[in-house]
Amino acid sequence: MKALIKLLVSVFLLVDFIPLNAEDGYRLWLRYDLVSNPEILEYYRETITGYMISDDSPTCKVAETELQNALTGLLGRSLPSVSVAGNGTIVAGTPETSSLIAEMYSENKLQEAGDEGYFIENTRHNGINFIVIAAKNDIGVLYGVFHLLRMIQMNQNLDNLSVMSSTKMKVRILNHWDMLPMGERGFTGNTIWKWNELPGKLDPRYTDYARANASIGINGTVLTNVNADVRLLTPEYMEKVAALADVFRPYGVRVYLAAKVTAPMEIGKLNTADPLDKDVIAWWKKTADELYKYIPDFGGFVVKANSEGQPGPLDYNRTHADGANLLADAVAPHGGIIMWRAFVYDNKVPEDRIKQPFNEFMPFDGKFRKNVILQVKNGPLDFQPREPFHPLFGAMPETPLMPEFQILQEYFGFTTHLTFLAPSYEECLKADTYCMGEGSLVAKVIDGTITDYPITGMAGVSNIGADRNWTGHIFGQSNWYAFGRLAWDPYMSSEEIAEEWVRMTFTNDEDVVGRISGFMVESREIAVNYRTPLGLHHIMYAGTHYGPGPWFDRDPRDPRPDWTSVYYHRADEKGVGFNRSSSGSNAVAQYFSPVRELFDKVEICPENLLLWFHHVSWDHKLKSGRTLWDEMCLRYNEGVEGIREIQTEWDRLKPFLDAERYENVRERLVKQVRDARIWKDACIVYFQTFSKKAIPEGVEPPEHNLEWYKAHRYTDIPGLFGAP
Ligand code: BDP
Repeated sequence: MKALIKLLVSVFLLVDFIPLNAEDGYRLWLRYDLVSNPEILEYYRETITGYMISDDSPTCKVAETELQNALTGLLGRSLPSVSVAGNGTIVAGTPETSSLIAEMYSENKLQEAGDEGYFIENTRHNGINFIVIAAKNDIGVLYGVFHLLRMIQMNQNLDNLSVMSSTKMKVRILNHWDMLPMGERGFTGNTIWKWNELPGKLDPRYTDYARANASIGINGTVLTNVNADVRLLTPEYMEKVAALADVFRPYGVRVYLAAKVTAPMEIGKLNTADPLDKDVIAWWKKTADELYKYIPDFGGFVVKANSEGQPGPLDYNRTHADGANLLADAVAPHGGIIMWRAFVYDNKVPEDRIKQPFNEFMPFDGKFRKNVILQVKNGPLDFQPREPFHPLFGAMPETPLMPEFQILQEYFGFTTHLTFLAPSYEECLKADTYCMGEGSLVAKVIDGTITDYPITGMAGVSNIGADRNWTGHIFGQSNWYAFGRLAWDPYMSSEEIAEEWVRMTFTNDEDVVGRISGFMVESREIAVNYRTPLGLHHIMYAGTHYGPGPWFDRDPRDPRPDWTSVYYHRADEKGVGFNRSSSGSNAVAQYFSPVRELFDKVEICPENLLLWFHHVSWDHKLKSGRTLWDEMCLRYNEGVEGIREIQTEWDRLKPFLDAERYENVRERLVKQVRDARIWKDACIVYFQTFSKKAIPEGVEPPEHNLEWYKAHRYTDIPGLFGAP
């Protein structure tokens, strides 16, 4: 009888806690399902008996709700909120609101974790053992709660907790490239913001968006595209933006907007946008004052100026510093900042395009206001599958720089391809600029270790759209996750991040974790190989940026050579690649020594950047002993093989995965394998018209001829229809 009751109870428990939500990906990495290992579950049930969060600030309230919901799910029972701590209580708070924490932590001690950091420790106080989450401010309490929950989600032991987590990165921000109402060019599908419902109706997704961001430490968001829409600066939209800001505020997520330099003309009806004009100055000040009435903690503006047709101060013979400082002065009284983008290039300047940002900004080091930070893409061109790090990092010690990474997969197959991007972020962050000698990593430049910047930060171009699972591809979520984790701690490794994400998103089964995180970490190199091996770049189909288009040349009506593929690969009968060495455009000179020499000399240039910096003969011998042509073909082939292996592995993992998410990925992998093959074959048959060499052994022969690839159009890719 006893056994029967026991069985019934456990069945009841199970039934009770089978997730009500379908596995549609909505819950991201915050799934909070019952801990599946019975021993570990038992351990947590014994270790955690209740919680106490005595602060009732909005942020601590959401921390409490999160803790309560999560523990109910993970432990399969709802835990009491207690007013007196006993053994196994989680005590979370700040010294202002928790007398226990005030007794245990001095201000100095808490300051070690900084304004947003926290401690998580096992503490014995007055004979009682509890888990404490202590922070200087309530946002640290929320972050600490998410940290502890992550540990439980990952089934970690809580016996000897001594966590101190802090960040040097102040602005950890998403940039949505959303137009009203579409996401840019379909990279992420439709926008998540329902402008026509705001401010009256608030989609519950907005709260979950803020929760998810807070869980990885993201503390800011630019709601719309850098190609800015001036409507956002009208009272009608300010009210809508304010409604979103109200939802995000408890989660520590501040709202920022993209500003257009000509807004004073377009909305303000002035006849100039000259940054030194007094009416223009007054207009921005008035607009900023008004914005802050709606949103008292408004973060500031991001600006794309004099780039790709956007207006800017140069149109008025002023400098980027004049333009940025104008806006900086308008928001400074309210504590706002300006993120001025360094992604600029001009078709009228007859310079190698990748040299232009450095040339335009470096001379202005130290000329920007204290509340300006320059936002610099990870590489000097444009989020290519592989680029060298941007030479501005380290070159502007008097001007804060923040890297801009692309989370959305503009050049990585949109929402259709599986590519875990942490390795590409990591490659940039761990690149050694040598600006202060060896060890001057980009991460150390941007977090202020080397440069002592007054503002620090990291921006990520968001891949969040209106899809139920947020990012279209389930694995797109991992890039959002990775960005947040690296923005908090730019020294984390891709392996660590992948493992965390898999454990929280799928399972703690060791074997499965190893297999999924293993292929995630490889997936970026695979994507580089089937698209642009050995330093090739910008050979995608112009306009869509999805499929290959190495043949894309200048349309006689289009004056921009730097939007073509041939401008970048420069293939001819002798060889391929862009000579940026000292005998070519000399872009290498923008780097510090010895990076400059490393990139400059073909013999020592890293092979994965070879064709970025050099025009190399088809017969050039590589380290493998193979010729450039053979190696290029083999790398393309490896890329296709690599993605096929991921596909096979995914199929093998089916028994360990839920049907819905398995299928989301399976169906996309079929397309990815097909597209990888198209990339490989198209590029090989195209470059073969120059090399005139046979395709080496071991390379799968191309399926079609060049004309077929040129004529090919996709009809089944979200964001593209009947487009290349
Ligand atoms: C490029 C995109 C373009 C963006 C631009 C930018 O193709 O549409 O607006 O970057 O970063 O990658 O401003």
